[in-house]
Amino acid sequence: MSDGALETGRTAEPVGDAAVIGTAKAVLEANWLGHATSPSRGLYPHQWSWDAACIAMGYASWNQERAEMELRSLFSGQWRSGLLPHIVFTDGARYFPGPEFWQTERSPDAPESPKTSGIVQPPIHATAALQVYRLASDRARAVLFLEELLPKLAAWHAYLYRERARTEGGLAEIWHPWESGMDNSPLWDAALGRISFDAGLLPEYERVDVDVAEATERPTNGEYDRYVYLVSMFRELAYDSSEMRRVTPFALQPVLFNSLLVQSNRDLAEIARIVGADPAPFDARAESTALALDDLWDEEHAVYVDYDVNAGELVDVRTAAGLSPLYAGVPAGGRAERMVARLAESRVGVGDSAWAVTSLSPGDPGFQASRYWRGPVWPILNWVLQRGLDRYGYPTLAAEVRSALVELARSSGFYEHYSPVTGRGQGGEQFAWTAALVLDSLHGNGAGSASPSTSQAAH
Ligand code: 9WN
Repeated sequence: MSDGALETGRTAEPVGDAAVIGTAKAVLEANWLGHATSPSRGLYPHQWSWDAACIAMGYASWNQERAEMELRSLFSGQWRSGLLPHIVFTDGARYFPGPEFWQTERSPDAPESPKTSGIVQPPIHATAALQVYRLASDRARAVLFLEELLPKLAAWHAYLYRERARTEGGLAEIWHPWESGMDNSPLWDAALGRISFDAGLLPEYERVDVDVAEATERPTNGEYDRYVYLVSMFRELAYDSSEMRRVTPFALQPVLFNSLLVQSNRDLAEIARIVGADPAPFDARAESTALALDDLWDEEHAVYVDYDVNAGELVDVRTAAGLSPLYAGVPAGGRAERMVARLAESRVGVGDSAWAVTSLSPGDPGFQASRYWRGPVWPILNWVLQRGLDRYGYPTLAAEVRSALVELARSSGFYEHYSPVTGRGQGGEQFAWTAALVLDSLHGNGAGSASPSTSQAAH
């Protein structure tokens, strides 16, 4: 069924793009908390890091002020070390783990207010800030915004290279599956499986997510135990990065995280050029991380794979995240063409001519159509892919992926993820970054997608 078209529940009256745009904007409005946008009111009532960046891109073409507020709010939670937390909490909203579990006040680096988590998410923020500038109706104001954000973005990247890279300018690593943004992907199974802990000693906790969303569309309790174990270990260490790095049983260099970092470095260099600052350090990091990323190439399967630092080996799992180096202009020497030639293995048709990649290939024995990052179609992975396809000169394929995102939202609504078998929306509903990425896709989005050039490709 790898390339089989899934049924999208068409309505009697076809819904035009204008109506989709109107609904997408209404979804963002419904999630507006007064200072930032929650991913989905019931399931995720706070602000999430990489969601916020995507949401800012969704606001960028029609509400410059909101786009700026979104990023400004997120950075209000930035730590003195430069760490940009994966959640910035809103007072009183129900979610596990909340601020009382993270206890980030144990770290001298954490802000007193707002309360935040103590780990990170993929660095796509410089890309978002640049998109806000590019689509701004008031350019002069947008330049001021970039001037305000540049030192914060630079501190965020500096944190990643200082605390998360083992070699100068190399790959950044994550210490928790939540840091990947792809929480229960099979990419982490082997590493999580090696963690041994006494379940009786785990802090008591109660999941909230399964009250709000279908439990079968969420990670399992066994996975949550491991997530909680890692958080409790980090809080015991008062979130001291050097200690965390020394003892973490989970340390991976993910392809997606690093692809977004490479492009964010390129975009940070561009921001520096716009405001008259020095772009050279950001360009240099983009090139060195791109080179390191290129070493994660899996010749047999023509895709990139993550690296498990503790095991000292490449992860033997291939997902749609492995296509993300296209987005960052990394593959050269015919690799991009080989990756594109094999797309049929990980895609499903949507409607008549559109298609989307699944988070895990339908042919993979671990594929599960509803289980979160183990099979469903995720908008973010497809958004990253369409940018990569544009970059490497496949505009028709890129447009087909964008159409799939729009078609899924039109037919099924704005969900967290979609079944690759039926097209049904799954997980959280009224989902903000789904709406934002649909808005970005409908905007044409050519602005950020340069064609490959020798200066942008790794080689
Ligand atoms: C944990 C908010 C976030 C996304 C992640 C997605 C999910 C959280 C959760 O929701 O993660 O951070 O509770 O499951 O995996 O990518 O940013 O939408």
